[in-house]
Amino acid sequence: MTITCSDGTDQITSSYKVDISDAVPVLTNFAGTSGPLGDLSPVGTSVHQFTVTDQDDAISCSINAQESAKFGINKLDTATGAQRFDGMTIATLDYDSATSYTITVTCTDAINPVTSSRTINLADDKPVFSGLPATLSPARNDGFQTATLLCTFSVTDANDQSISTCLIQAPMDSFFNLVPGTAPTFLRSWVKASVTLYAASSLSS
Ligand SMILES: [Ca+2]
Ligand SMILES: [Ca+2]
Ligand SMILES: [Ca+2]
Repeated sequence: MTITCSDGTDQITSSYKVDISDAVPVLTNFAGTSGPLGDLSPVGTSVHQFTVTDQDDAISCSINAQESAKFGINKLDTATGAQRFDGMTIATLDYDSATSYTITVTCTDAINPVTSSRTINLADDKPVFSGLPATLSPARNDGFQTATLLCTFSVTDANDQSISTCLIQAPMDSFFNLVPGTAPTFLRSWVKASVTLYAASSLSS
């Protein structure tokens, strides 16, 4: 700017410069740890919400290259000032492949980037039974048995390779056994041949 002063006769001028630097956005609540997050959580599950503040610029955020295949950022506000973001999953997860991810977010007002990191811990979700009734119906006759299929059931877990360890606990394993079915996750419960069942007490396998 140029400043002019005068004593009524003589006029003098001088100029000086005021540098204006852009205020850096402030990312306050991203660092830390989230989870454990079940590895069967659906795509789009929110992991962490955070806020970036810039008084006059709209902020955009991105996640570092490798982890951006699994996690994304959705902007909840479009305004300037305190702007909220939601970090979420954008792909399926599997505890057997990775037990945690450390994601680094970069947020910028298009001039000054700021970064912060957060660790997302995963947990393996349990498999689930289906088709296994609480009580076999109709009841089996007691006495000497021939090998007989009792029921077919399945144990499924969307991202585990196979359910390899189903067993009937002792002492009922002397009366009953499990046989894998056609698919790796399908199992059949049988009463064993040549065993004798007694009606005095119901057996549970
Ligand atoms: Ca700014
Ligand atoms: Ca898993
Ligand atoms: Ca699992």
